[in-house]
Amino acid sequence: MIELHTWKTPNGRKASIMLEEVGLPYEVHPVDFAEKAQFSPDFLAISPNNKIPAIVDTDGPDGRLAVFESGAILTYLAEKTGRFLAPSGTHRYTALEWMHWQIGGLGPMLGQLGFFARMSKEKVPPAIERFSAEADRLLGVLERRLAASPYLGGPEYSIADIAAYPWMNGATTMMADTLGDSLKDKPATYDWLARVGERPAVKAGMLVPG
Ligand SMILES: N[C@@H](CCC(=O)N[C@@H](CS)C(=O)NCC(=O)O)C(=O)O
Repeated sequence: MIELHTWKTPNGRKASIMLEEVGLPYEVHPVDFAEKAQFSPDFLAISPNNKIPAIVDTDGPDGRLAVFESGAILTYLAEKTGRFLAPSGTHRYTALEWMHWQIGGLGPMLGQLGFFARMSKEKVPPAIERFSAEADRLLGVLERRLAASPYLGGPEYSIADIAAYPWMNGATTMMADTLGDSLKDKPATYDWLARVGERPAVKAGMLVPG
């Protein structure tokens, strides 16, 4: 059994999509940010950075294993099940490259833009300009990649797509006004979003926690 500690955010949904895709039995443990549950000692014991997602595998390689950071979770579940990450060769490293590109670039930059442009009461023009420019650049990188390859990691759907989908779903819906022209002329991105978004596991994972 896998315990999934998560909340209603793009990073959390990477883990729930993956668990739905691989079909392992899992139990959802909501970490309610409104109650500051991410700072509770029980949660910190499995996720020392006080961020979701985190998992606990009661049947890990050496017994009970807690894993935090979405990239580590996706890699762990891929290797445990032999799904969505090639065991070796070029496509393995291409998928890892694009997964890390999402975790280190697309996610944080969209997150900062969302904060400064949408959530912050005080509007700080240099911050909005900086993160708008970086989001625009990253969306261009994504479009070029998807124009050249059906999936981020190559010909097959992989953990790189699972990492990027919840963020791009949010970018093209909740953040569409903020991103404006940066979302224009992105046919390969929208085609990929539609193909990934119609997968039953993706639909189910995007609703976790209910
Ligand atoms: N690099 C981390 C980022 C995780 C992250 O930022 N999680 C956010 C939700 S999307 C969180 O837990 N925020 C709670 C807080 O900042 O207090 C990952 O990929 O897992």
